[in-house]
Amino acid sequence: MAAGKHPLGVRDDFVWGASTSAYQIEGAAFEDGRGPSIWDIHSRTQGRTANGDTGDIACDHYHRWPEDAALLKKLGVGAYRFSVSWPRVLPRGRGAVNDKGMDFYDRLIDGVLDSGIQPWLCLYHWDLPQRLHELGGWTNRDVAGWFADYATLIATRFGDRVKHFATFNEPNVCTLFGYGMTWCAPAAEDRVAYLKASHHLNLAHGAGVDVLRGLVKDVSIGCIYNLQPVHPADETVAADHEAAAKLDAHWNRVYADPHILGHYPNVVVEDYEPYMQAGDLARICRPMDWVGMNHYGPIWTKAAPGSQMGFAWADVKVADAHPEIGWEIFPEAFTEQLLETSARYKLPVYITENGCGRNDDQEIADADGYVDDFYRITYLKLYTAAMKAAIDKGADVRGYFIWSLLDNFEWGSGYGNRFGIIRVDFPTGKRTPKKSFAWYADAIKGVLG
Ligand code: LGS
Repeated sequence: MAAGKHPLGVRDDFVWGASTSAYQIEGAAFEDGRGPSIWDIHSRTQGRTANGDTGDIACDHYHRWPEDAALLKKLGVGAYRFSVSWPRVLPRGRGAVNDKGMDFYDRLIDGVLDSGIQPWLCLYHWDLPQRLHELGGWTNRDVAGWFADYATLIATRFGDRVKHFATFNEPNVCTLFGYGMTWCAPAAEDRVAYLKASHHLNLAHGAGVDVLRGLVKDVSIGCIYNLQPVHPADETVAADHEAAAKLDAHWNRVYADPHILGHYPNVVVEDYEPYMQAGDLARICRPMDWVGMNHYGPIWTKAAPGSQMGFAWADVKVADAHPEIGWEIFPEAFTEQLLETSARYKLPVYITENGCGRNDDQEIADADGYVDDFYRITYLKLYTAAMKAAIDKGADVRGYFIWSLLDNFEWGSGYGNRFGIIRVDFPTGKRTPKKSFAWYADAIKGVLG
């Protein structure tokens, strides 16, 4: 491993980046032939998002992307991670291609490359075409073929310029929250639907890897997992331990284990048997080049016998909130998770998301729109130091992508929670880099103020 000169101990070829996703930033939800996604429907459903917020306009990145590409260049990142909106390019999910949608990603990719930045393209960040949902969505085994066809379209058109692809962003969140619970679209709240959805997503992943490998020269393929330690809410309650063991498997291993190691975790394997066909694990486990890890903090869980999944989130205060941040934060858990992920999967690890969210009413902009987000800088200092600790102990960490470039549509929290290092004034769309933007630009250069 090349020893770097950067004070965080990263390799010379370490990738510094910023992440976004299509539904959270693009807007233009009904323009130029884009079809509806499950999130257009979910966000319009009473009570699903704060204030009934939707991604209809979001950051209006669809129109303002040149400004965003210029900001990425100013930031000094080497890579930009974004996702393609499946219903923008295939409005009905399969069949007729929407040329205007494809043209948008053409312009974006060229613009990012012109700024000297590598595009990292994620195929799926939760916005399934509504038309496919009406055909059963992730619960229909055919979805693996639909996804492979979509991957073929993207690889064929953009694979000459894009070399880094992720199949999925956080398969656990979109299936567990979307099918097992109600926090994400399509809010099915049905255990069987969840088990089918997660297995079919895994099949789609394997099919997608094969497509990308076959069509893109010099391709580098990964999948992006949300990995966090899971703890029982009450150490003294056996049912909470059982709940934690189940959630830990579903959250942290039901996707990466079959993708990379070729099997489901023991604790859940029986749950999946009814939905498996001969040869499925071989279809799912296809060679990958890297593991993407999104990390924010540990999870506490408790038994919930009446619920579909049998577990529920618990709000446990094990430490005082960090005075500057207002959250309890656990950078040590980040170090541990990086070490475990690197050792378990034996692939290069890219931190594909890490960052600090702040409620809108606590993130105060001055008259010019500038935010002195010292708390976000504190968070980033602690978490990048935790990354260094993992690297020093031998974790093979190859990159760090901040979440997020822009304040955006934060799913169920709507516009009420801001993660950006650039302030976006909704709805005018005005962008103003925050103090953390300057901090991150310096950190990339090795200046850790
Ligand atoms: O915007 C999402 C970010 C923000 O926070 C992104 O689309 C997702 O991929 C990802 O799940 N994201 C995310 N996750 C965890 C948020 C937890 C924040 C609180 C942590 C307390 C320690």
